Amino acid sequence: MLACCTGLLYAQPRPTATQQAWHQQEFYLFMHFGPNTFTGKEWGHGDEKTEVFNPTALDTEQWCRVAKAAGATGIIITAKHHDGFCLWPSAYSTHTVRESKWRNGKGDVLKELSASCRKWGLKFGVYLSPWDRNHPSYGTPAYNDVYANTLKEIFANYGPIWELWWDGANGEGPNGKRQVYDFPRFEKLVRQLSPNTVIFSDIGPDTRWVGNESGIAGTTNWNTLDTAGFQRGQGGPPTDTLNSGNRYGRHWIPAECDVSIRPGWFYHAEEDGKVKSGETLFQLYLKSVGRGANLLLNVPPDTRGLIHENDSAALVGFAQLRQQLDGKRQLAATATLLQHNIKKQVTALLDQDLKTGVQIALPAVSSVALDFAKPTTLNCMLLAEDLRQGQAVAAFTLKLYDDKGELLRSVAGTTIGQKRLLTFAATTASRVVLEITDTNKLPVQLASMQAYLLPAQLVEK
Ligand code: FUL
Repeated sequence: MLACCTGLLYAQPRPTATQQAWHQQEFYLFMHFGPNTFTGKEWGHGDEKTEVFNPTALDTEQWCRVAKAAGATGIIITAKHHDGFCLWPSAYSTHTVRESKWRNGKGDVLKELSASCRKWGLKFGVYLSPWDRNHPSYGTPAYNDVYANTLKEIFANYGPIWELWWDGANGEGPNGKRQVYDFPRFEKLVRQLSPNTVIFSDIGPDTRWVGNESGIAGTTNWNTLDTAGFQRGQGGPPTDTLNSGNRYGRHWIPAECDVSIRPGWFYHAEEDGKVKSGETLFQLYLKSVGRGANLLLNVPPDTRGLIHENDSAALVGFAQLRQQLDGKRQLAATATLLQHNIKKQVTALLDQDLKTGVQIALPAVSSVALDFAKPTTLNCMLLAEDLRQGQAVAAFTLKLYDDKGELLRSVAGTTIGQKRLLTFAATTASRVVLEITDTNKLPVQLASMQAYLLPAQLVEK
């Protein structure tokens, strides 16, 4: 009752057009690359000699080919990690590719990657660490000017930049001081330079950290978050809040799940045998994209400047497993909206367009049924909401019946959001009914309801 009353007073946040487009990107690659690739470190101190950065065969075309083969929609690169080394010849640093031996100081990773991404139709994103363990002005107000200038530089030279990634880590710089970042200034600047760039951080404004680095969103995952009183980094919302969002949260800030294909974020040869398998990645897909979040999978280039063979093999395996959820494989059924005595066919629920579907006005009295022409074995259901007017579903139950109307299995869930994948033990049923039992707002816009039979080893563990 309380939820209902709160809901009535609640101004439902909605995604901006940029966020709507972001939700469609679903799965993309993260690439950690820099001096750490060559020194074996995860957090460089910023005092590494620039000569260490010297990839022998760097090829951003190969990165993009692998990303495409994996079915990823973009690449976000560590243009600068905490060690301060810039993968482009920045005018605001003396710790860059220009000072390295790579291509006699004439190379520019951002230039090559942004061009390759454009060519391959991949989104191009940038991680630009605010924490800088090399820059002499770090820890003083002058560093905020440096960081702002750096933003201007990368947006001017390598844009369009689809997503800007603001990491929460903030340690000491070379002079032992911590920086007080002028994030309001940086945010305003990015909006001016590139209004359609998606800004990621613990508190958005456009997309949020999911609260862990294991690629797992909450089974309850609201796209809404309350940010008042919270800061980026150490003053961020509690990790469980980031994991589930806030029901009735004031801002639309959906979750992005970052995780590495290897134990570390950077390439280390000794981890070549520890690359996550296609099946493990599929499990992560169920727990990120299958819970309405986006998946940002880190695949770090090696010391050659190439994606290692083991990583690309795992990615291809992952892509093949995701074909199990290709719309063409959905189990043939008819979809019907059941409302009072009215029955209406809603074939739009069965197509791949997550924007057209059916409006459910009164959840308590209406439900949607999938009917199979003959008893059919399934172990997976895909549900989706059209989020353009906000996120509605707070609780639902899927009921699987046999041809005599006997209930065989109930699967309960909370939020649906952009996409919800539910797996369960294979069940031979004639009908699946979705009952929505709690909502934040009315009406619910259901965009998809599809049944699948996955190989048994793909069921969520
Ligand atoms: C963390 C960083 O400190 C790690 O090095 C890595 O970049 C990860 C994605 O974010 O906060």
